[in-house]
Amino acid sequence: MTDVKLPFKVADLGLAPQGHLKIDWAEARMPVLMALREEHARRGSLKGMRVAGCLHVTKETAVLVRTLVAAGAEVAWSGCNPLSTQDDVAAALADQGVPIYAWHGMSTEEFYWAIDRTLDFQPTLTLDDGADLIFSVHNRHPELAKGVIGGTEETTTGVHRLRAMAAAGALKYPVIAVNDAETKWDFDNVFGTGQSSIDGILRATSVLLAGKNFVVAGFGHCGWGCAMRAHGLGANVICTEIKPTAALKAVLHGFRVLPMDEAARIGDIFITATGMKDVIVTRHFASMKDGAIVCNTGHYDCEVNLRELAALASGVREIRPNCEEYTLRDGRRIYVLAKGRLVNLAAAEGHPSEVMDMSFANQFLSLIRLAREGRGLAVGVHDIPETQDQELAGLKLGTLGVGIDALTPEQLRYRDDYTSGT
Ligand code: 9W4
Repeated sequence: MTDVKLPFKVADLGLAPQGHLKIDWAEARMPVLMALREEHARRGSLKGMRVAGCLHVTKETAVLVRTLVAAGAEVAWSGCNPLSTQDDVAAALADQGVPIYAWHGMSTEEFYWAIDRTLDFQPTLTLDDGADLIFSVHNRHPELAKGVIGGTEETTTGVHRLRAMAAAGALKYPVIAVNDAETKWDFDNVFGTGQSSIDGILRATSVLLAGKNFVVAGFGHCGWGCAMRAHGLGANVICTEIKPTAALKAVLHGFRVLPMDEAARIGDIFITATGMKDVIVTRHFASMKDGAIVCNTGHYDCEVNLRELAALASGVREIRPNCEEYTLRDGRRIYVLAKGRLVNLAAAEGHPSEVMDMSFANQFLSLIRLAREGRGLAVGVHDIPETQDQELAGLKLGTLGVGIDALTPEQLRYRDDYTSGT
């Protein structure tokens, strides 16, 4: 790569009109972020801030970028995963003057080149999904760290690594763990993954879910979301688990719980959401019904062992986009969606904009907090205050037209009274 400074680098600027349409569509579904945009544009809350972001280039991210710009920040952007970059959205951001360096399928070398271009303008705030930007500042450009007031991190994995870095005394500026906000992970995992995984299955197959045996491996938040939504469409949901408390929750939610060895024989559709490898392996494929559909919505693509399936198969063909038909030697057919990768991202569009609204409102408020508190925040990983969760949930309820009650002064006194018994 050359080191000539480019104002942006995207796949094709001609895709900008299509990107603008996508972003406008998302904006209309992200009312909390839009309300915050209006308020902080008026106040100029991010004036003088230079924000470098390394986050999936999607229509929802673009709404966040537009919001940062409206609040007065200068912004430079790169994607945090070469496969998640939507080229039309990247083009639209470049078209509106954002220095963005992102295109679908970029190489690892290009990925770091893009991050470095966003660091050229010496950010005062960093925004991460996976911590690659923060790591780049610390490991490859340590001289920039003193100019950074703070950063935010979007994901579980990133937060985990940053906590380890802070514990080792290696972190040089404060970071806010956006992931750990209740209005982020609870809603992403249950409602975002729940709906988008079903969406991916339907886009890839167009099968009727009603009356089907729908097997969900893992009853964590994502598994719960998938089970609930499949049930809502009339499927007979069967859950598999290894953890007694999680299995018990599934039972009390009214789902059937079976070991995978038994579920494999009767399932029509299988989705894995465990975070563990080898959840579906040879002996399961060997007992599946002809026509069984298998997919994954867990973070890693090793939950369904496709190497073992391929070893049983006499042929494989792509029968529809994101749907491969494996024909086994005994003639049975098994359909694998999105090559065992996250079906909600590869075959659908990830979390709906309404869900990302809350995650990105948390991102936005965290950057404003960093800008406001400046150097006052201690170096380390900080949680989002509970009050921010309540504020955002309250705003979201308002946009949905839902009113709730508040405790009266008398009730507050009753709640806090420790002198008389209950
Ligand atoms: N997207 C992603 C990753 C891999 C991938 C078909 C096989 C995560 C969070 C948000 O990781 C993300 N591999 C693909 S497509 C694809 C997409 N393929 C294509 O062949 C490989 C990702 C956050 N998010 C939402 O969920 C909604 N808006 C958001 O910003 C986005 C993307």
